[in-house]
Amino acid sequence: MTKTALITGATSGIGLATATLFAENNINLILCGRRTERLTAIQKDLLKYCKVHILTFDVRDKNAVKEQLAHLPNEFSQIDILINNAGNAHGLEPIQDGSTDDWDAMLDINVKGLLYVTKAVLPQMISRNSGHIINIGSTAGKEVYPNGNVYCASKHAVDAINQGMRLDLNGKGIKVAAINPGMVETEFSEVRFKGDTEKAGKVYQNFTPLQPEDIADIIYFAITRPPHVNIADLTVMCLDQASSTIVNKI
Ligand code: NDP
Ligand code: 8X3
Repeated sequence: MTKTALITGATSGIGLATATLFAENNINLILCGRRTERLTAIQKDLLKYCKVHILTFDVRDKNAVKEQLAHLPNEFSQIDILINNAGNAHGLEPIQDGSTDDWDAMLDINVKGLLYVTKAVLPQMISRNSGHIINIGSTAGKEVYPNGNVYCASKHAVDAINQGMRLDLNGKGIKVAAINPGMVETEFSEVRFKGDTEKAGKVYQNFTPLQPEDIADIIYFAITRPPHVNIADLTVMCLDQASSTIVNKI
C-alpha cells in the first residue's frame, strides 16, 4: 500500500531532498514549512510522482501545529512516516556574546517544534500500532564544538528526546530513529549567518561537504528496512570531517 510521509522543513536542504526522493519512490507527501510560495512550487513539481499536500505553519506555534494536523484531508489523514527535520542554527558566537533571540529561536524550533509536531502525529500511530519517526539530529548533538553552545544544546536535546521516544514507544509498533548528519551544504549556514551568503559560502570551501541528497538517501534506506529492523541512531560525516567541530573555523 502507498505510504504517506509528513516532512517538516521541506522547503529546502535535507527536507526538500528527502521529499523529492520519497516522491520518486511513490510515497505520498505532506510537506511543511513557513514559505508558502516554495511549498506551492515544490508541490507542483512533485505532483507528477505522487499525491502532495502542503501545510504552512511555524513549528513554534503549537496551536497552529495542532490545528493543521487535526484537519488533514481524508487521503492524507494516515501518516505512516514522520520526518522531524525543521530546524536551523542561529548565530555562531561564544556563549558570552550570544543573542537571547537566537537562543530562543534554536530551542523553540529545534526542540519544542519537534515535540509539538510529534505530539500531534503520535496518537494515530499509537492507535494503528505502526509508524516510523525519524528525528534529524546532528553531530552537534553528539559533541559540542566551539561557539556552537546553544545549537549543540538543542541537538543534544533532540538526541535525548529520540532516545526517550524510542523507550516510551517500545512495544507499540513504532520505529524511532535519529539520523545525525555532519556538515551538509544547504541553506543552513545562510540562516546561521543571517543572510550573509559570502560568510555562509566559506563554511563549505576547500573540502567536499555532504549534500542534502546524501542524507535523503540514508533516510530512504532507514524507512525501507524490513519491518523488524530499526536504524536507531546513525551518524554520518563527509570524508574531511572527523568530529563535530566545523571543518572551516569561520
Ligand atoms: P535548511 O535551512 O536548508 O532547511 C531548514 C528547513 O527548516 C527549511 O525548510 C525551513 O523552512 C524549516 N524551518 C526552519 N525554521 C522553521 C520554523 N520555525 N517552522 C517551520 N519550519 C522551519 O537547512 P538543513 O536542510 O541543513 O536543515 C534541516 C535539518 O538538518 C535541521 O534540523 C538542521 O539542524 C539539521 N542539520 C543540518 C546540518 C547541516 O550541516 N546543514 C547538519 C546536521 C543537522 P521555512 O524557512 O520555509 O520555514
Ligand atoms: C550541524 C551542522 O555546521 O553546525 O548540525 O556542524 S554544523
